[in-house]
Amino acid sequence: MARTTVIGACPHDCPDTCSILTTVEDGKAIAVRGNPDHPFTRGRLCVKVNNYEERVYSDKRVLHPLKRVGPKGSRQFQRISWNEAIETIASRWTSVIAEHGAQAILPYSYLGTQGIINGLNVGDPLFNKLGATVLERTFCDSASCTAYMMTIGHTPGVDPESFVHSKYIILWACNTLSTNSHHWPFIEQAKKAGAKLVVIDPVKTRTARLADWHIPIRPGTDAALALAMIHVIIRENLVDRDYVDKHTVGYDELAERVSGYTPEFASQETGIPVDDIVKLAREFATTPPAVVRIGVAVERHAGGGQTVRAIACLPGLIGAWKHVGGGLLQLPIWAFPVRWDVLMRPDLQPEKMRVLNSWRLGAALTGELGFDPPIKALFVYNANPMAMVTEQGKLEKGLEREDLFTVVSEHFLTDTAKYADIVLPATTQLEQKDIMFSWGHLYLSYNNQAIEPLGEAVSNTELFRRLARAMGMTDPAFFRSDDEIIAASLDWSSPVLQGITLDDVKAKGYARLNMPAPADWAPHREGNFPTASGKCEFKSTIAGGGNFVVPLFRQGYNGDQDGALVDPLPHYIPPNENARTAPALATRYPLSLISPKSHAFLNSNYGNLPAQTAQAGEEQAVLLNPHDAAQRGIVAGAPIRVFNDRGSFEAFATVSPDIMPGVVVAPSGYWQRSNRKGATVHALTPPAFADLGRAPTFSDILVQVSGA
Ligand SMILES: Nc1nc2c(c(=O)[nH]1)N[C@H]1C(S)=C(S)[C@@H](COP(=O)(O)OP(=O)(O)OC[C@H]3O[C@@H](n4cnc5c(=O)[nH]c(N)nc54)[C@H](O)[C@@H]3O)O[C@H]1N2
Ligand SMILES: Nc1nc2c(c(=O)[nH]1)N[C@H]1C(S)=C(S)[C@@H](COP(=O)(O)OP(=O)(O)OC[C@H]3O[C@@H](n4cnc5c(=O)[nH]c(N)nc54)[C@H](O)[C@@H]3O)O[C@H]1N2
Ligand SMILES: [Mo]
Repeated sequence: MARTTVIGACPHDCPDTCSILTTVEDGKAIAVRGNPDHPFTRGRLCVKVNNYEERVYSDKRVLHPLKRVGPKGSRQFQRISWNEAIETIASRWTSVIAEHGAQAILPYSYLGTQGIINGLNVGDPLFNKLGATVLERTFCDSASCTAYMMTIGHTPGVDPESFVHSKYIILWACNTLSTNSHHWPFIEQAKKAGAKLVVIDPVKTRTARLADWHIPIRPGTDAALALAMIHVIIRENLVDRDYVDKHTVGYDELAERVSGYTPEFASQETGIPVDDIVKLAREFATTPPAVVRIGVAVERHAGGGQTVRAIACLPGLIGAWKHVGGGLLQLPIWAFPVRWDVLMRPDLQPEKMRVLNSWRLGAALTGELGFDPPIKALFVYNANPMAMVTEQGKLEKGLEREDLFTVVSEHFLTDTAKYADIVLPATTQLEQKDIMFSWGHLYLSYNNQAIEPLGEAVSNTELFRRLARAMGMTDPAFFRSDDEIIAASLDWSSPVLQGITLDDVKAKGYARLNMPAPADWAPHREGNFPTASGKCEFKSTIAGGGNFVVPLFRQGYNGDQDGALVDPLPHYIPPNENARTAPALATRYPLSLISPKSHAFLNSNYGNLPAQTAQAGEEQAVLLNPHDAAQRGIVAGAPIRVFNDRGSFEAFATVSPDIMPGVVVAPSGYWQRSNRKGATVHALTPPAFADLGRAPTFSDILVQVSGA
């Protein structure tokens, strides 16, 4: 019996990017475990991935190309050969191009796998060359990233490992124990050394339960809190004048701007008592090193971008950056010298591209956007929009269109894949090789292939080589091997890769970027912010350029940015939908609905697998405060209907004081099969964008709940 251990890396869209050891026996993966040597993984995998081999060998896997033989959405498919699948796609695309032009083809993808070669950009070169419609992929953190760029630039920020030195830690809209769980030991160590942990969240999450201070906040009002903190810090002379003078711009204007954002004002908006707001500001300003870890959820509201602007100003104001373990942590992805241009090949694009934002898929497919030419061919990979994207009702109608040719590359017959004309089998991480960045730590990882692909599954890189060949491409760029793409995907001359070779990363599975050690690294002790001014910009010097989406999300298309003017100073944009801003709507729909991440799912991954659904609960639950439940005569476990003017879905009630009154929570990632009537939370969500970066506002909604 041949038994080996293969070093790989978790493929998921998660900050932790764990180093994984797979035990392989006679060509079969029999177990996975966290690499004990990896300083961030520390030998532990999460509930999602610790039985990854069961995902790989699941009897629900799609292992052969399939073609639809029943009505769209009926899940009736028949096995076909790869040849037939690829030939069908090529001939349909060719006729769509001849009749409507290449823009009638829409690729739709995100980070089903986060691998650098199989992930975000794997299809871009081909679709760019064809001149297909460009997907602007602002699924996640795009408002936050725009705001962050405007304020402190593309810096990795505080090393997550430096948190052990922090004395005041604010987890702002971040459920660390569920969504970034390998960061927790660093926070725990800081706590043991006396740090105070504050969690700002409408829900008393697992993480909030372990905090020293949980501050419940009305969804979408965080900017009011952050601006009031700035107000208090200035009013009470807690500003680090020396740091502000040397390393920031726009202090006087900021001071003037926040004069109206009093704790009293913020209290009315957020529901947080005035004294607590004052106390939070004082403690944050006077307990160095103080650090904020900002989650993604904070951006999913009308003013999500300006919220991050305001929060990102806080550490500069008090000179938190002078200390190891002081400052802000958002996404340290900016540390990785990825050659996005090599991966996405914007140079292959025709002069003018048509662009569709990822959140408008339903409206694009139904024709509501008035696209000319209309979308005639949809190619989905690394994404599951029926589960994760707004306007589900429209999306369903669009996917049912008989004249739409839909191809989905997947592991499973997801809620999206079931509408496909052709389904293509994709490999899992154990069956493919890749190199990985992280957006939660500073280690480059390598995923060695552990086993041969199951059935006829192919990696995304191989899929696009096959498609390029069938579409008559001849440029060798489309036919590079995985090893060639890996070698070209990073700027190996970058100082952060000095002393690191690809062979080392392959052998060890990971390498820390060549950056100062977390024990003595304060990245902006001397300012050096990668902004236009080199300073922390309270007043943005690039706001005049208008609202923008950072290139990472833009596939390098050469269309115009949204020219909408942006106020250069942070400010409060209240939610589109809450009792204060939409009182008439709130009389009919008085509850704010948020749909944060499920502990046991990774977005919609694992929503169909037994171990994780057993952990999460087989059926979609919706959590309500006891007061809101009682008002409606709803008891724990009762079937309920959640609805607004856009749609409805059904679920089971969980009643808990952990949810603040006026807020209901539908943990995300459930498939239609787990919802009583098929529809899921996105049946209720709007297509509106947040103020910056064309981020979604799916958590900025009012609903009503009743017994079902
Ligand atoms: N277990 C698990 N882990 C994951 C994922 C997953 O699906 N499951 N997904 C991964 C991905 S793609 C991402 S982007 C990250 C996201 O990581 P997080 O940002 O941590 O995830 P969320 O659960 O969306 O939101 C975090 C918390 O914000 C709270 N929240 C919601 N609205 C507001 C608000 O307006 N203000 C404040 N202050 N808090 C609010 C929610 O109640 C929630 O507890 O997680 C990654 N990790
Ligand atoms: N209500 C609600 N909506 C949300 C969110 C939320 O918290 N609540 N979160 C938002 C955020 S932060 C994000 S990041 C997005 C995520 O949106 P998506 O990225 O669309 O979500 P996933 O569920 O991760 O879907 C990825 C799909 O890719 C497939 N896949 C995995 N690996 C591979 C591979 O190697 N090849 C191929 N071809 N396919 C593969 C998986 O099986 C899975 O079905 O959703 C957003 N939407
Ligand atoms: Mo995300």
